[in-house]
Amino acid sequence: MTARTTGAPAYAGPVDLDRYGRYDPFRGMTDRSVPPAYDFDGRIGDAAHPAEPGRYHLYVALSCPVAQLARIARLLLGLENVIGVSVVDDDRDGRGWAFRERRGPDEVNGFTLLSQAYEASRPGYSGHISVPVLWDRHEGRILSNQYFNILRDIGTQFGAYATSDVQLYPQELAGRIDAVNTLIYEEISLALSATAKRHEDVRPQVIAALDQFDARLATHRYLLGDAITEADLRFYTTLVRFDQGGNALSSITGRPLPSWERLHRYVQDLFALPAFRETTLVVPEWLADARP
Ligand SMILES: N[C@@H](CCC(=O)N[C@@H](CS)C(=O)NCC(=O)O)C(=O)O
Repeated sequence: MTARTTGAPAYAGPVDLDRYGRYDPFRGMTDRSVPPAYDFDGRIGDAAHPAEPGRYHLYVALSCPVAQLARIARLLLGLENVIGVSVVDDDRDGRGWAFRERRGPDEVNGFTLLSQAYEASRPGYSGHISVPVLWDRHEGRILSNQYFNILRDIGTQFGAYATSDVQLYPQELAGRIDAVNTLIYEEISLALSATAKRHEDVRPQVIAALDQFDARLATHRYLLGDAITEADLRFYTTLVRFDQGGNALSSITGRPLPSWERLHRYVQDLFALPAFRETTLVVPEWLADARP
């Protein structure tokens, strides 16, 4: 069990690129051609890790789309008093994610660098210092740094404590949610990522996927029907950044996202909910007028 900190909050010093260099996203990897390992793969809900209020804590960055998934799920289910959150600073140097005044301290462990959470969990750790991290306060170590499992477990294991009846991954829709998640990831997210091929090569695939999703929303409000599921969280976090990152200046699609009328309305609809709105760091212009 890690001791709670007392006294003044502890912070890392300012970002210092001269002293620490840039963060290396290939940290600890000998072969840079293989996908990086995020190998803390514990699950809430197994015998040793029951869902309990106050036991699990999230470390997140506000800019990180996959950390936003966990933050949306936590708020949608009303688990603010059940799962805690600490927010790392927006900027990094070679030391990786750090706690600074801008986003506040780590009130659970008093870490100043997120690398301390990794080191405490696996002494000598030299791999990625990534968010989101799901910390187990009971065992004093990281349970998971795999965003898809963190999202799934928040969505499925805390029913007894949730203050809303949102069901992010109902059994009867599991197969269809998995299929839509794969479609979002493979046809859109991967194409928009920095490792994507040339824009011309991915353009038809991204446009076809967006057309397909736009058509799907003609008959129901959310991707799988009339209730929000995990797939909507994954689609929202992709679309809300769509014109900021990979598709800046419509470089991939040739047209901005709001030109897909139903997709535009869909993102506005979700943004009207506090769980989506309050976790969105950079609000695109075409969404700003959807604020309540
Ligand atoms: N595959 C990771 C993805 C997490 C990720 O890429 N997080 C980014 C921020 S959005 C990060 O912290 N990257 C640092 C690194 O990977 O070294 C997961 O399963 O959660």
